Amino acid sequence: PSAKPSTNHSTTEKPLQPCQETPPGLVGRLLIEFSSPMSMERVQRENPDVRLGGKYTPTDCLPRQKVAILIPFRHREHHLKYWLHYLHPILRRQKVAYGIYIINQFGEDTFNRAKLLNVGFLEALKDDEEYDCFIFSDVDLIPMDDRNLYRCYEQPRHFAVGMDKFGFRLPYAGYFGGVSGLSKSQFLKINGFPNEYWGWGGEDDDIFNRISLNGMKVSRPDIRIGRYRMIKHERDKHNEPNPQRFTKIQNTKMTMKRDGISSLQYRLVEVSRQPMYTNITVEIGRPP
Ligand code: UDH
Repeated sequence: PSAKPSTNHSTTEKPLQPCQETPPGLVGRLLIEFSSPMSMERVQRENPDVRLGGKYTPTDCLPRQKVAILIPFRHREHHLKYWLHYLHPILRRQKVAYGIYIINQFGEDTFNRAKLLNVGFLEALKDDEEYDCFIFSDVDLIPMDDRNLYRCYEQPRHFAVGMDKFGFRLPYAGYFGGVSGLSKSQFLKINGFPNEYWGWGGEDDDIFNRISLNGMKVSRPDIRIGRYRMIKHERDKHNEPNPQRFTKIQNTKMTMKRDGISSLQYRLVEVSRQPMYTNITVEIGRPP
């Protein structure tokens, strides 16, 4: 008896097509405000399709990139609620597969943003080796336009080009602070971020130097689209401006080969999967 090609009428799903380069469901300019109270329960209720650990994958198309979003963090629970409230729906409309990682510095020693982000890179890859794009975002920065696409580009990306506190302009041409993104290979090419900037300032300029010194160029969205609101706050304790930053950024060419992802040392304290994000608490030491 000849085998008939089977037509199974119960599974009529079409194979998924790659997600469109420009997602069709974007809305453009957004209203961002921080006066109404926010709760994690509300964020959870409004984002039922986010999976445990703060992960999401589009269901109607095949995402082109897998993005790990890394947030340096300590004692900013209030900001985190707003960040998650605004960003989950934006990222969903942007049609990428993503996971949110809070890199929480353990203890009360001097804060070190760039070192935390290095830890985030390795820990996200331990969690899922398929991440090919890494976006580094401060917890208090919310994009005002969902056409500012959180993904990786041909060149390292600077997203936060127009922050309200700088009058919606770049404060200087080489600014790389706030929100940035590098593909896995771009990040490895610059040996990751510096581990030796303790306290506030300079690490973003060092990263900019690393990018230029390795023959890459920063790409940016249009200034009308790359607008951000920052949640107002006072300076944190144990994150005072680092007086060494001005001399350190003169020496990136010398330091970047030995100081970076290749020399990173830390002690993992805890990984905990929350409904809207993955929390990674880490001990990263203190300034020498
Ligand atoms: N961060 C924390 N906890 C800290 C310090 C920093 O979570 O204790 C993280 C957080 O993601 C923050 C980012 O590191 O968004 C950058 O730190 P920052 O917000 O202190 O830096 P920024 O330049 O502000 O935004 C500097 C202090 C401004 C004081 C203005 C007083 N009017």
